[in-house]
Amino acid sequence: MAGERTELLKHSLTERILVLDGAMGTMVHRLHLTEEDARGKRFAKHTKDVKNFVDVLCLTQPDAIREIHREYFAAGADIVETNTFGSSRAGVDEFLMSEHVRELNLAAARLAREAADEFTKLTPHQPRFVAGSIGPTNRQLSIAGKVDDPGHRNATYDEMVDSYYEQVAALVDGGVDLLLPETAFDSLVFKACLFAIEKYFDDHGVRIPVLASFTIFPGGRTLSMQTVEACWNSISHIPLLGVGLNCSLGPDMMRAHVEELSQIAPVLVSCHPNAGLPNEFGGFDESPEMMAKTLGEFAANGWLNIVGGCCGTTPAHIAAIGDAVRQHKPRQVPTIEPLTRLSGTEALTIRPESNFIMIGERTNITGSKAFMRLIKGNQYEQAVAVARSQVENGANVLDVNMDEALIDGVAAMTRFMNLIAAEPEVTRVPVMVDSSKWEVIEAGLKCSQGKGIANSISLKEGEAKFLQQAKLLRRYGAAVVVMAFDEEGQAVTVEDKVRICQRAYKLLTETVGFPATDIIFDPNILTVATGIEEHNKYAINFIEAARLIKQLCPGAKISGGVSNISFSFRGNNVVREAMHSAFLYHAIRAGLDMGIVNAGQLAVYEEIPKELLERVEDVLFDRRPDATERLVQFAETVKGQAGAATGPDLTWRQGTVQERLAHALIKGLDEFVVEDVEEARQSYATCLNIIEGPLMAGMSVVGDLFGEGKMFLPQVVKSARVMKKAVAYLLPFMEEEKLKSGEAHQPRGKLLLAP
Ligand code: THG
Repeated sequence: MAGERTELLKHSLTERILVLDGAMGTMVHRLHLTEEDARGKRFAKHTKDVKNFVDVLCLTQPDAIREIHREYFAAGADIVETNTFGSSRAGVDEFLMSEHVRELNLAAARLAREAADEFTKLTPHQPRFVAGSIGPTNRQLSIAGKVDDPGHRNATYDEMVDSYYEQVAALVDGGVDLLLPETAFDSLVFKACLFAIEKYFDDHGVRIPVLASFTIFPGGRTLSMQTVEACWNSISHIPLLGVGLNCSLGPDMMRAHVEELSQIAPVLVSCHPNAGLPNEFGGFDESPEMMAKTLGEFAANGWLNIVGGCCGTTPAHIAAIGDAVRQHKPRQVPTIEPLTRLSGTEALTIRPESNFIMIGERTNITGSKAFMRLIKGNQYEQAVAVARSQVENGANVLDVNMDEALIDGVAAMTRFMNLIAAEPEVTRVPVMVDSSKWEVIEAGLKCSQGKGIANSISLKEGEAKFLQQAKLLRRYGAAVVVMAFDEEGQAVTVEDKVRICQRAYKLLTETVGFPATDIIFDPNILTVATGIEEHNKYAINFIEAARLIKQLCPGAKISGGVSNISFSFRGNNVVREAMHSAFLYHAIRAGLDMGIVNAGQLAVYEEIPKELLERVEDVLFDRRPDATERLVQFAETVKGQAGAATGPDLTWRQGTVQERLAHALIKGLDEFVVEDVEEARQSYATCLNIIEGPLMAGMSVVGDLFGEGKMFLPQVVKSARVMKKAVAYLLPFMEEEKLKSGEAHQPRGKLLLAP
């Protein structure tokens, strides 16, 4: 039966745009029911008023609810929604109805079913369907429940999963044709709901179509700040019938966002807006004709497969909308290029032409003594500042690791993740949850509304465990780092690295159904120059393995912990930074897509002194037997000197003013730039000569280095900032020059500056 109706629904959707019903609340409002009516005999003695709980009417005024469904079907709706928007445990809580969840959903499903079956008989050419409505409740998992504690939440992920699971079970048992989680405004609650649905399907060996609809606010973001694309990336792991936008701003203001969703989602698209923006009385003013006109345009543009109404809409709206879309063909589902698509509050797409993705390493308790001190000292505010500075320094993803013997990793991960979710500048980027403990990885993912990365799983404990964890990660909607590790241990040779990654690739793509683009292999960046001969080929092995894995596992990405390579030179940042930069330069060419790095501390490959670079590359490529010894010797000479991390090295201040300006631009150092530009002003005839001379010369070097892959985008942005500062200083003088010369200077060209 259920299977037949699923087929019928899917078939109808290939033929036409299906019409959903309109608001339930608006229709109930018209009945002017009293508190007594709402309670009926059943809840006459209930200790809490229920008039504002529309869903209870399925039990106390069933005829009224069935009649509303009938009115919508009579108006031409193909699908009506059950009156269950608030009928989950978390939703009924405020009305003290927890023990009635199942009954509420069963009754609601039955009423809608009866109306649907009646109308299907009347109009066999137009089968009618029932969607189980699942609302967001007043719980939030991405937004603080208390103003004075940004880490506080009024529910947990697990509570929301349990709450939704119970509702889903009753709706499916009640015979709905599809599930409709809707009006989602917090993507983590949304993900918990979809997690519950997948779990229910899996536990019971059933599956019915799911349409997932969320709501956006002015500015085109969810309440939890996600863009439409970021939100889509967060839920795209679920095999959905469709995705949609509802409630919200009224159809006009949704236009650009419906268009965007229709272009990025390779599933059906729905839209059921409010009848305009709420007016001053909380009502909705948009007439059936106005709404139908706009939604008709959406349909004509080929953006829609399912359309209907939300708050303030009535059968008259639905009839008009139905008339407006009937003549238009349903949207053709687009084919979407398979790419790695992650998100924080913004989407991060990794394209073949993307720059190297930097994963900030400093929010790692074992990777930073400073961060460890902050977490152990419960100084979370400063710990969040570490995250912020990683992102400011160009991290595209944030690695978070709380693995420390004396710390409750689950608690620390949860607290930190909840706190960074409240920081707009940090939570923009996806999170890589880094732990060797499975429960800590789960804890991190349960706090992440975006599409993040689990770091990591491996075949260390065999296939069964690997498959089980991978399957769960998929349900959480995370991409995954797979370490080149198997039952025999860590892969060191090229052959082992490639063999293990290929084996994992096959299991993930064929057995678990992981998209290849969500798999990130880490073929182990191991420490070189240790003095142990067997370690001499570690860098080459990684680079060679990366090249082969990219060829043999199409779609998968390669990552690694870059700072591991230089552990032998702990404390010597000059040498370490040179090693990281040189290693990256070659590994990226071989296919390294991303790496865990100290985002503020990458040397510019071209700026590495030649002698140091030669010795570093001798080590990395195992070019001579005494390579390590010679690098150690060199390291002695620069010991205690500053790398970017420890403090400024000011020897460059001894160069000519042209050299100093070039250095400041290439290194992105703004401290002395005004001083140097002023000095140049004393010797150059005009300010424009300075801009077109030494400043442009410096920027052109930056451009070349970027083009050759020897500088990264964040470094270029820093250079642009220095340039901007120099030009800003010169501008008033240029105005003066203009006045003095009495005529407008003929500019030779325009200078365009990025941020
Ligand atoms: N692969 C994957 N995940 C990983 C690693 C990997 N996660 C952890 C680690 N390796 C990557 N992160 C770091 C972070 C910091 C350092 C190295 C790797 C580091 N820290 C300084 C040190 O130890 O000398 C700390 C100095 C300080 O205290 O400030 O080098 O390979 N998938």
